[in-house]
Amino acid sequence: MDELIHADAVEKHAHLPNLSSMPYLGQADTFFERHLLSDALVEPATAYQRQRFEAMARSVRDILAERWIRTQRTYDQANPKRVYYMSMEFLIGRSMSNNVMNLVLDRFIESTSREANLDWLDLLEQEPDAGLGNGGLGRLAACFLDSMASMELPAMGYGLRYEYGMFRQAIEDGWQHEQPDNWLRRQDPWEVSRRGQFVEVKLGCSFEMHQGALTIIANKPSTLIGVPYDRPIVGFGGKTINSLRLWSAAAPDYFDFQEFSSGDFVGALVGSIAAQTLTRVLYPDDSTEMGQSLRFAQEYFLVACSLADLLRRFRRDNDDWNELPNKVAIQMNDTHPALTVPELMRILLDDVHLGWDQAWDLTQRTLAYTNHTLLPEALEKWPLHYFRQMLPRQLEIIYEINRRFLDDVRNRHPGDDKLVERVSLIEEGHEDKVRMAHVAIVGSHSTNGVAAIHSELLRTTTVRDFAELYPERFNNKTNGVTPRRWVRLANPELSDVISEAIGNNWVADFDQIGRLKPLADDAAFREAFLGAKRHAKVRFASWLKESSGQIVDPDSIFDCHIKRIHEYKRQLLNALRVIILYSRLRANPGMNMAPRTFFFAGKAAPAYKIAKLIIKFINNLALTIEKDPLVAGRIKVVFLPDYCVSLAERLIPAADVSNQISTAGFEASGTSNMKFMMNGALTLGTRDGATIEMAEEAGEENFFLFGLTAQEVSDGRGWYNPYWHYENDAETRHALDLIAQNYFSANEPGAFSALHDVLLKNGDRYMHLADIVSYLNADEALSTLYGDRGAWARKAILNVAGSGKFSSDRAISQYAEEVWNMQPCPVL
Ligand code: 26Q
Repeated sequence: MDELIHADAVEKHAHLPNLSSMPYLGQADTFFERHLLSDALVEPATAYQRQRFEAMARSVRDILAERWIRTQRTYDQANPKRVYYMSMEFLIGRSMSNNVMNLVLDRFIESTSREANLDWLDLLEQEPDAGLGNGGLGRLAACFLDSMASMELPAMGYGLRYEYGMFRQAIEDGWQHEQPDNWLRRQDPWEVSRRGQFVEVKLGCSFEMHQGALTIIANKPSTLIGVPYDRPIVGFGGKTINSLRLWSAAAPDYFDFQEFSSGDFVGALVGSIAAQTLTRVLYPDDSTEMGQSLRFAQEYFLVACSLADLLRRFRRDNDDWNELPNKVAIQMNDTHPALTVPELMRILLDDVHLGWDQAWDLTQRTLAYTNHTLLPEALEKWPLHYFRQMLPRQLEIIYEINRRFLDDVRNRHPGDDKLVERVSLIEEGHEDKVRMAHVAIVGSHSTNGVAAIHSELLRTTTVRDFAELYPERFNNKTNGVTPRRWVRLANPELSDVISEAIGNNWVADFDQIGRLKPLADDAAFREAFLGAKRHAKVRFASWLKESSGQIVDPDSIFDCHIKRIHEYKRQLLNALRVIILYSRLRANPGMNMAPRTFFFAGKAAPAYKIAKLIIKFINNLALTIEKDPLVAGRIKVVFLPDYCVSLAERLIPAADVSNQISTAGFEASGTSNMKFMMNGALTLGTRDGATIEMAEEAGEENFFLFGLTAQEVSDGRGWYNPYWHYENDAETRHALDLIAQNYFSANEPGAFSALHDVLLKNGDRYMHLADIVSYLNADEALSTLYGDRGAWARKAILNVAGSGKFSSDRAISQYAEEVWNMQPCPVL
């Protein structure tokens, strides 16, 4: 892996010219004022902070422009194998400080800020998050882009330019309210529209607006236009600048002014609005059952635009279609872009006129698929009639793929009709559906899970038949996160302490972080480490106070549980823990318990009633505790609204405890677990997802693992009974009784009976009650340790030192080598 990261970036960015000797930086300090003047037409002294942000962003863009173009020219000339990361989501967050860091422009910023009298940190707050994703899967795509550019891989991300990203969450009276995320209200300085490179997408139906709603007109073929918008992905050290290309939908008449002005003006306008509706908004569901035709159209639009674009590029530089798998790798981020399989086949068959066998061979060798979930209800299945209406030709192709595939299965397993029914690409039932995971596995050469346990469960349970048919296709790629954004940028206090001890090469070569291990026993280093944590906690507490008025005590344990709200992630289990600790304290106010702040944050899918009720419950719990003078100053619950990348960047550096408490076997990997680990939090967690590998790396003795294993969860399905725990554990019973007795809903009687039912009457699918006692035991061990600052620091340092494996650089180098079969292409 070392060779993959440019040695120069490691060598204190030695390759970067001295700032004062860079010709374009000679007048860099005037960039800023010039942009204010010529873009915004304001005098620097009277400019709004937002105008200053835009001028600064434009200045940074000026600086990266040349390298961005040079990167593309290098790829065009070298014609290397390229990888395309196709994803419906890219949860980017902010770009300014990340770009500045990766371009190593700290000194430019310093001097400009000084001369223009800028408040740099306040200016950064002007940038909205690019929240084009729901959660882990979208953030993973963004971390992967960072790593691919930093490792000099010729890579491109393909996604959709949603006008509205993930909804903003407001909390009113404890309830979640969704507000539109109009992130493009003001011109985004990072995007470059490439209207000239538009593509056409043909559909078997049309879209029209009727009373404000989009309707599908079947059997009326239509054409859509995809307009690309590029965003720079700056590799660390600024040598390679790749692109993230996001598609925006438009109607052809929007492009063809002739037709627009001479034809049916109103009709054209309506068509244009209908077309634009396609990329209007991100679907805010991360795993519940769904099936909306607009989402289906979005998925096809992503696939059709991206394939047309990348094949045009391939054809420009190659004349032999057999070269496709040697020049192109396409990674499908879950099944959301799995229509790539029939669409690539359609192009190779109908447009290129290849024979079936050749087209199929090229398709399989070009495509690879990553699975992110084992939840059966989250596996995508699209009704056949969507295909009939919108994509009739692709449906024919899926039938033919299926016919040949099932023939093969029957040949290998004669008489096994059950097997044929299980693996078929089509699920027959009340309504026939296409199983997208089956399409993706059959149509690609690689299927991977995102942590060792997840890949294993995938092979042995979810898609076991396929793993038996094609064992060579299955592999694991444990997730990773970028240490640039998640440590260097988010946690300057800790970064300085680390660099002081081992130099700063760890930023680009994260295996180096292992060199901290011996320092776990160094008293001075422990002090510095604890000092950095304390500093980050104070910084968070003052931000919270300033932005919301809430006061938290930096001397309390910061205990965090931040992620999408979902039953399997068990925020309810955490809430039960809080209730029990609270009850203990009330019963015995003299007891010795380190002060604690329990932070929760996360969004619930708007249609997921129980998840929304969990949010309400946590907020009521917070209020009940807040109002109880008996526990004042001892425990506090805080629900932080509107969880997003920027909030994670603020809270994670300040965290002492990371809760990763999913029912074992349900969390594919988790990635916030890794971010917490790198930032020196200790993990209270179940043996699930990548947490298992994290504990392996740092040593189980430095983790606080508890609860049933995945095997025990699955064995327990038959006999598990929540009532047994209710009857046999007094604290569990008392906690549930408090809920039933409206202790947390005095003014809203019965408000939480549905939660009580989830836990007791309805069988407790996620086995909360089975894990409470062991959770509390692990919690007690952890809070006892907190009293011994030296011992705590030691474990936390060993966690940071053991986190090297969880860099996305490691993950990407494994994909490059084992799935994409490609090399870096350095930009000189
Ligand atoms: C599908 C169809 C229609 C509408 C929405 C969706 C949809 C959207 C997003 C389905 C799933 C998602 C997101 C899933 C996700 O974030 N999964 C997480 O992926 C992480 C990265 O691999 C893992 O670490 C997490 O364990 C996993 O939950």
